[in-house]
Parts: sequence; structure tokens; C-alpha cells
Amino acid sequence: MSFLSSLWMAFQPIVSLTTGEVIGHEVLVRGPEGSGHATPNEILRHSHRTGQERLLEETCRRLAFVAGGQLAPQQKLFLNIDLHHKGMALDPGDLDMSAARVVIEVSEQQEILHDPQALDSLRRWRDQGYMIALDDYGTGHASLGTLLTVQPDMIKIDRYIVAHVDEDAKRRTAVESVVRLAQDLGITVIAEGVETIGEMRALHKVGVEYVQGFLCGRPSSGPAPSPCALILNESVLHAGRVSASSTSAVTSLEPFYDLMLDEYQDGVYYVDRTRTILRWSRAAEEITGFRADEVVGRRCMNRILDHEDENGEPLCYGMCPLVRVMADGRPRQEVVSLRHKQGHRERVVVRAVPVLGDGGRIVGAIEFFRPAPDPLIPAGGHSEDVPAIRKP
Ligand code: G
Ligand code: MN
Repeated sequence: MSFLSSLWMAFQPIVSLTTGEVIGHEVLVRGPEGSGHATPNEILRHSHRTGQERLLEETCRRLAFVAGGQLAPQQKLFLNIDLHHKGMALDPGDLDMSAARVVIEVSEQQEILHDPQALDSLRRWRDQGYMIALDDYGTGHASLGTLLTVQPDMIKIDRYIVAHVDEDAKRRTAVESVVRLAQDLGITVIAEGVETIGEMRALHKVGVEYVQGFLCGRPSSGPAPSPCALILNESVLHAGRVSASSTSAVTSLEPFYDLMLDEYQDGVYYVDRTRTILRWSRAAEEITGFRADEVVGRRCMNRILDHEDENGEPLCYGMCPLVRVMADGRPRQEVVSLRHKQGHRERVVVRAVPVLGDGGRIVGAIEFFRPAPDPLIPAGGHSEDVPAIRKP
């Protein structure tokens, strides 16, 4: 049997620490035992030696989607993509699975931040509805910059940081700060390489939502149930607090506020912590050409508005004012441009302020925007001392 046709996919479960459910499986490439190319590292080395790297990537993507067919309907498929292979399509083949159930893992070990083609692929896949996970988080290139630029749906904290988290206060602090940052950015956290109950309990305590690792199941030939469901019910949930990480969102406003919003001359919109647009005022409709029913419920990063800064750099995947406001709680005002529904670009002055919920937690942000006056407002934008709005 040839090298490529001998490869197969192992499944490793990813488990919710809140419910004990297996929410999905990461598929990992394997070769025959004793062949010299049984593990991913050996497989990569062999493909490099024999000049089959691109073919290997194509094979892995195909095998991953085929493997997805074995998952239960509510489970997600996590697959690893090597962004070095430019212009390679993601083709689900015969797999009848919505893109929202597919999580594309990209390793932070790769230089994504300064690779326009890689960023472009990610953007395209996100537009197609796939989810993006930043893999090996905390061990690769520019973790924070990559996080802010890619704006992944999930991050997978690397085993290097997770191992012995129960015995090492520094690791615990590191994980805790990643969790807090991720929560503020609306990103889901998965801890990788969990091997002991002690680690799992410590991760649960600091608010990690999902875990993967030998404890919850070794990579195996099929999508097996995880023994963690039992362990969780018996030990973790009753030993520590159950993390309540839901984003409490403002979904309806009093008629007075509604009227006021719609009569206000600036465009106004409100997003929750995941940047899902929950309210879109009449002036926002007029300035952008997009009706409320076309944008409410969508994430602003999905390139509806396609914000650009004054130098024409896209903002929706990076340092969008709303993201920064929700990250540090500081209101901001700057000049950006957005794409009108008719296609032309409009320069607007935007002012973004955080919305605080119970206990001062940031639960969302409001953006006010109006056409920018000419001549040019000084470039670079500046922060204004605007007080945060408290949730009614
Ligand atoms: O980089 P990525 O996270 O995709 O790597 C997954 C690899 O980590 C797989 O090869 C898998 O076998 C290995 N792995 C998965 N869980 C554990 C674990 O709990 N401990 C260790 N040491 N390795 C693990
Ligand atoms: Mn992975």
C-alpha cells in the first residue's frame, strides 16, 4: 500500500466541563504501526523526504471530512489545516454537514500575522460559515497579535501551559488571564493535553469551558464516548464552582429608548460580547444602506460593513474599535471607512463605548457613527473621555 493511501484519521474527544458532553472530536492523522510513519511527526517527515507535502495536506483534508461523517449530529469536527499550502481549497466532498459544525484549527506555530494569503484564506472560510480555532495557543508566534488579527471563534491552549496547572500557580495565572481575555473577546477556550483529574479540576476552577487530552480519551479509531462525563459528574462539578460564562445580552429596550435611538441623527448599533449585532438604528440604515433585518443577529466581523482605517487597512478582523473597547473598557473615537450597501465607501466618525452589566462586567458595546466632515479629521483617531454606559 502506498504511503498516502495507508493513512487514516484518529478521533480525540473534546468535552464540556459544564455538561460533560462530548461536543466534538479533533481528527488526527495516523499511519500503520511499525511503518516508520505512524505519528503526525513521522508522517510529515516522510512526506518532506519524498516531496509529497502538498499531496499529504490534500489527503488529510479529504480524510478529515470523510471522518466527519462518523460524528453524531450535534458534534463538531475539528480539523487541522496547514496554511503553508496556498490556494488549496477546502472541499467537504460528500460530507453533508453544515460549515458551522466544522472547526478549522490553525496553529499559532505558523506565522499567520504577516501572511496576507493565510489571512485571506481564513477570511474566506469564515465567510463560508466555518469556525476558526487558534491551535497551540501560547507557544507560537505573537499570540496576542495573532488572536486580535484572526479573531478566532476558539483558542486551544497548548499542553505546554496546561500541564501541571494544578501544581503550578504561575501556569494557573497564565490560563486564567487567557480565559479572561477570551471571555471579553467572545472567544471559547479549550485546554489541550489534559491528563489528570487535578488538572481538569484546576482548569474548571479558572473558568475553562472545554478540555481535550488523554484523560478524556486518547486518539482512537472511532468517535468514542469519553470517560470524562462520569468523572465530571462525580468530582469536578461538585468540587468547584460551575462557571457561568454566558454573555448576558441586552435584547430589548424600553419603547422610549427605541424611539430615541431611531430619532437620533447618528447611526447607532449595539453588539454583545461576541460582536453579534442586536440593534441597528434608523440612521444606521440610512448611512449604510443596510436595513436592520439584514444585519441584526449577524456578527459585525462578517464583513457586512467591511470597516477600514484611514490607511485602507481592514479593521473587521483586527483592531476594530468595538473589540478594543470591549477588551479594555475605554471608549474611543476615530475616523474609519465602511462599505455602503451600494458598494461605495463612506468615511465616518465612529464613537464606541462599552456597556457594563452586573458587577461592572463588559457585556457589549455601542457604536455611534456619522458621516465624517471634510476637511480631514486628524488621522489616527483619539480616545475621548466618554463614560461607559451602564446596562439599564
Ligand atoms: O497540535 P495539536 O494540538 O493538533 O496536537 C495534537 C497532538 O497531541 C496529537 O498528536 C495527540 O496525540 C497529542 N495529544 C493529545 N492529547 C494529549 C495529552 O493529553 N497528552 C499528550 N502528551 N499529548 C496529547
Ligand atoms: Mn490541533
